[in-house]
Amino acid sequence: MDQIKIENLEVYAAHGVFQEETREGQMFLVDVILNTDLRPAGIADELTLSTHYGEVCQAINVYLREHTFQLIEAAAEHLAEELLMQFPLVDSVVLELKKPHAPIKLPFSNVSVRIERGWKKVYLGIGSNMGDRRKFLEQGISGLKENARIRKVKCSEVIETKPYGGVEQENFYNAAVELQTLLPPGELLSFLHQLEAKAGRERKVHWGPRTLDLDILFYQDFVSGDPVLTVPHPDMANRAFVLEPLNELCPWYLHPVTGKSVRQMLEELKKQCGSEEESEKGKKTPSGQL
Ligand code: A4P
Ligand code: MG
Repeated sequence: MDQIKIENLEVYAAHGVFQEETREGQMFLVDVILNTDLRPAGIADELTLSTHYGEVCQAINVYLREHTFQLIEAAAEHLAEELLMQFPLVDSVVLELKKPHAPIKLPFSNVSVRIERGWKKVYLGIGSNMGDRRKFLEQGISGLKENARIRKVKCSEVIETKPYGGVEQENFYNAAVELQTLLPPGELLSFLHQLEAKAGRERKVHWGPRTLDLDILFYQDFVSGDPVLTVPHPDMANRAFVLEPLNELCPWYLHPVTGKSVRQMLEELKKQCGSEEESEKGKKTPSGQL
């Protein structure tokens, strides 16, 4: 990806564990790489199509002077997030925060932390089969949109589906959601659990009825076999209620383990289940888009 680089920006600020550091302050140096597509601005020779590096420098200066952190780890973490939220064309940042006058009673030239943070593309499955199913799905989508660390939320059409998994229960409303987030996978899962709890979700029966269910299907190319968070979702290839709406959003998205596209998984599932699957497959509700 194209980059804008800023090196050794000097900021006088007051971060540190010791009292003298927060009282008197000291010089910090900041290196930033902004990963961003420069082609549109390059073709048009137009600043509004790019990220103004002068404004980025000002933003760094203001943020580091107006906040006080004990650790340069914390200062870097919060600053990286601030830049990603303030400058929407930036996909990710590599940020190094240097503290050349850190109180170390030995000769040294510099100490620093270096982090890389960015927006990650995520696909979720969303479902409800209790109460006002549509309202619960809408609530879930609104909750996602209200989180400042989530952006570009896009929802597929809602389909009505028969329950999968052997538990006798009401039909589901299901959809898929595309979004970008700054939350790492574990923090995103905790946030989804908060949204489920807000919708009054109770975990009584495994695979049982629920007001709101939010599952992580894909998290960029992240792969995890941990039972607390298994990504990509381990059973997605067997679920028409997941693949049908996902196919509407991202038919060519590749499963990072099997290498199969969403469309291919859906076609294979349809073939495998034949006419039986035809009767199980989701029907579009008259209500359609959320
Ligand atoms: N967990 C692990 N990986 C993930 C992931 N990728 N996304 C863990 C979300 N959670 C994940 O989930 C149990 C635990 O799974 C969580 O605590 C989390 O740490 P849960 O939501 O508490 O329980 P559950 O939903 O009953 O179990 P599970 O296995 O998540 O079920 P699913 O996969 O959600 O399936 N039929 C139709 N037609 N439509 C549906 O939406 N949904 C289900 C439930 C069954 N049948 C359905 C539908
Ligand atoms: Mg679930």
